[in-house]
Amino acid sequence: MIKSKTALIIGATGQDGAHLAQHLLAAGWIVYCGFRRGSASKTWRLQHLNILDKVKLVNINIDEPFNLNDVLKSIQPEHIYHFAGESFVADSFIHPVTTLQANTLGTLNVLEAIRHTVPETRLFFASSSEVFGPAETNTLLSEESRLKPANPYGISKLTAQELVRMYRDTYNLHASVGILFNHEGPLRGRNFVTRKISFNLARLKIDNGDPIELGALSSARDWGAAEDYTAAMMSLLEQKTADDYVFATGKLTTVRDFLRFSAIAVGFDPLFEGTGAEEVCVDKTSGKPIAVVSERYFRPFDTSARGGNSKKLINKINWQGSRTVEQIATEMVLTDIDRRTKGIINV
Ligand code: GDR
Repeated sequence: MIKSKTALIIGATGQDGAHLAQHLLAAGWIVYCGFRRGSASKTWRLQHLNILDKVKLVNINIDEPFNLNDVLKSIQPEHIYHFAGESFVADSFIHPVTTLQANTLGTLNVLEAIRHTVPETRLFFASSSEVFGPAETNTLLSEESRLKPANPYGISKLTAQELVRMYRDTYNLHASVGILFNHEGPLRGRNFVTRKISFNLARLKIDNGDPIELGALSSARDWGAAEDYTAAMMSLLEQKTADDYVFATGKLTTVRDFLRFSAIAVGFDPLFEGTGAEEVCVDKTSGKPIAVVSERYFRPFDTSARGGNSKKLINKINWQGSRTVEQIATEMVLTDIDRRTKGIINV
């Protein structure tokens, strides 16, 4: 009998951790889901995927080198996926120290723990498109593009991914970096704009109430599917050598269009009127307001729109996305309709 391999996901209560756990279980892996004390109540994503009883939960604190060493020594994972840290870009201006501590020093602790306890282990580190500098909207960003992050979050991720590269080069660790553009799905947290839209459209459709308050509707992002990106991460760790890869679709969509796709999917007939802070989206059929712009959600230093070029990833693992952004929007809002119909409104 072939022995099952063991994977450890650090930061497994988030969107990517849950999808990845599902992919790994389906492929026969023993999956340890590492979570920080205090986030045990956030297992709703694992529950949603019906895998909470199939994974092994383990308490991990990446701020604690000794704790990390102990966990790695006892689990001896073949693969480690590191997702732990701060993920909300806008908040990083308010909490720059926490952001760097969690994302940069936390990653350094993970690298040191691997080097000292399980140096044969393969690592995947989730970095971000926020590591790039400002770019022309029509240029797709690749692994070779200029790295000049414009917020504490991007700086924390860039420093962390450089540490991963250095440990790969210097200590010969099999450590890969995913430079991840936005990736979405029904397990997204509600502070991100796509899920804010899907959650509130379901609320409006079923319970009525006030329109959704959004920030800049003309902001655009390269939105892919979290389920696809996590599958690609798994394939990358099967490769002989480790490297850095951009994960992106190469297509930009505005927040306005994401809202439009989502609203149409639940039977609204969205019409956008006005401009800037005065813009509103109404349902043409009922006259009901769906969304309004609130300056409260404008970001003083918002990242400009830019798409990614995933050619290197595509060539390496023959990867392709399974869904268009319209399909992602539809899946998200229909899942939220289903949740609300069942009385689930707290996830
Ligand atoms: P982002 O994602 O900052 O790109 O980071 P987010 O969904 O928060 O914002 C995307 C764009 O939407 C605009 N926007 C709003 N955003 C939020 N959150 N709420 C609003 O009401 C709203 N209205 C408009 C924003 O201004 C922005 O332009 C995500 C995270 O997953 C990071 O962890 C990851 O590294 C990057 O993507 C790549």
